[in-house]
Amino acid sequence: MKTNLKIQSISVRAVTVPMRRPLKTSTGAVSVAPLLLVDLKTDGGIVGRSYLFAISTAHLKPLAAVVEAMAEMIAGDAVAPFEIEKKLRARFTLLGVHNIVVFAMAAIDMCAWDALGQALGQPVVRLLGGEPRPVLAYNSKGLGIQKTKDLIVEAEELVAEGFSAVKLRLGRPTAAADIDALRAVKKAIGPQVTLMVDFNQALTIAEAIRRGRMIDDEGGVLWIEEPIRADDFAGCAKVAREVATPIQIGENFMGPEQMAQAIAAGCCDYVMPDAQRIGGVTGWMRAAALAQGAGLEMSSHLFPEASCQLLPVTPGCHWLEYVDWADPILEEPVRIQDGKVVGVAGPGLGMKWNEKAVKKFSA
Ligand code: SMN
Ligand code: MG
Repeated sequence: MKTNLKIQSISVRAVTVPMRRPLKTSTGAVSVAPLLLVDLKTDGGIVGRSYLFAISTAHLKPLAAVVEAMAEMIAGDAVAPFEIEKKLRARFTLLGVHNIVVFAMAAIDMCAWDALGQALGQPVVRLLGGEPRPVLAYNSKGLGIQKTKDLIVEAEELVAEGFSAVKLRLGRPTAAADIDALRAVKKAIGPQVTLMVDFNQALTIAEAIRRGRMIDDEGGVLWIEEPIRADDFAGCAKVAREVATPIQIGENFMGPEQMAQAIAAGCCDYVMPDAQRIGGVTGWMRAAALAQGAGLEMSSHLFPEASCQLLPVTPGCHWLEYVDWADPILEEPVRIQDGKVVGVAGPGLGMKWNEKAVKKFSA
């Protein structure tokens, strides 16, 4: 098999995939999964694949446009993720390597690693020096901002899917409502199941300290995620100092550079980069080294397919966030076994599109 692959072309397709459990967070509702499917064709016939999660369908078009602009810049180049990154970073420096520029770069990076894995007949985790293994996961599909009686039913259902941990979204208009929801879910899942909570940046610093201390008093919460604005590292450091429950942030780190700044500010006890925002496989590996240096446990955000290959080579491997949002457009989704995510056996990142479903959900 040819292994010195060159990029021939990159194509994108937008889909809006229905979600079995629409999710309402304190900062917005996600009721369909708007995904941008990216296919990187190589001269050897291998096609590297990845997808981006656009959050809202309105963001699909601009994301697609940036990926397409990058595709033109790197057509004919080697499928060498570090080289691609260097070139694209240089070309985008004056615009700013942030937000959708980083996302588009991450998509191309993941396609490139996937293509390399396919060329070598190995899963990406092996290319990175690791061994495929099941990764401890929490079920993150539900427990949004919803009525307490619905939370109780959903908490039981999510655990019954075979998980030993779930995440509850907080950030209701009052602290009392948050504590009611927390108590109800804790009671429903029992003391054996681990519970994380996520404010999705809803609070001010003062309110985060107040509600954080209330959660301390309740006990039994593994982490408090994104209590305040994601890029207010000084504020987050203050919250982390004042609240005993560990503070978790990271889904909004735009590349390893921003994660380094967050760690330097001492703003959290745990980190949870997102493969799309941290810069794909390449960005993730750099982030893993930063977490290792700081002695921080590192979890993943969304993207279970890629994350289950990245966490085994992450020194501070903590929890994988499990959602099934891309499942309908995948030929073979990841599996759950004993509360762990088991990756697909195939090479690369193991994602093949279910073309019938892609057509059906085309946006
Ligand atoms: C989240 C973020 C974006 C979309 C859905 C859910 C949430 C999480 O912050 O951590 O799962
Ligand atoms: Mg979150």
